[in-house]
Amino acid sequence: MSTITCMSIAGAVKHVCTSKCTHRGCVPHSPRVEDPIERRSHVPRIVANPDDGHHHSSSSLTPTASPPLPLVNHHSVALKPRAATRVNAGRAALSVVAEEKKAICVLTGSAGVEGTVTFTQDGDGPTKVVASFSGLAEGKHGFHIHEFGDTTNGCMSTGPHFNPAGKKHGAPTDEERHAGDLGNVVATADGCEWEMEDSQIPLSGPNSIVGRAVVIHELEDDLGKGDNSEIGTQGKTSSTTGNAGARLACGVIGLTPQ
Ligand SMILES: [Cu+2]
Ligand SMILES: [Zn+2]
Repeated sequence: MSTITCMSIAGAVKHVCTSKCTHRGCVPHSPRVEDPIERRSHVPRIVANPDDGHHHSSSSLTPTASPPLPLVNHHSVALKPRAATRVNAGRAALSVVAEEKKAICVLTGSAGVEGTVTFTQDGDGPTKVVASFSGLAEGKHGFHIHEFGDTTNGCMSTGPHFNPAGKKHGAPTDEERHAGDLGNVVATADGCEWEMEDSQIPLSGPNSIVGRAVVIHELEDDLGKGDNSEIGTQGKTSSTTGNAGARLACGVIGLTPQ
């Protein structure tokens, strides 16, 4: 029970209100759990105005001291006062750590040629290529990335040279080249160990070569500057194949641990 002010027809009446009270205007006065914002917007506050010219008893105009309402939301979860947000004015120095990516291709075929090619790329830099072949005849051999990592029909199902930019065949140093044009490797009587770098064969991103194929050819690649008299046939097609001849060995490029 608590003492409240009821407004009856006769005016302000101070009395003790109980749960059984039927006095008009009487509402229980126990503290309610409610949204303090809603309370503020719907419950008018009684404010004493000593200059309104009327006599008022202190009990009718002085707001009763009510206990502070707990801060709650509509889900009855107590709200903790939010600590002042700290703004960290100090900024850590930006550091860029290059991510090294590595891929490998193991080449096999029916011509007795085998090999491995590793690809290493630091961040977005050029890709380093290290190749080792056995079984090659001495001389130059066309060396390409072909579009598909599909060897279901041997090296023929790896498709054409990887060419995302839609260019003509060329040398690795040419502006006009397929991304997959890596030129020639040179084999000697001791075998073939070959290293190079190239900027058009990344190991990630939309033009990644991972999942595509490496092909080593029978003949020297003419780098797009040779006979191109039989376009569309299996003949002289310097601007698409470099006239590098048969596909001796191939393999699919896959990611490998660092
Ligand atoms: Cu090729
Ligand atoms: Zn090409």
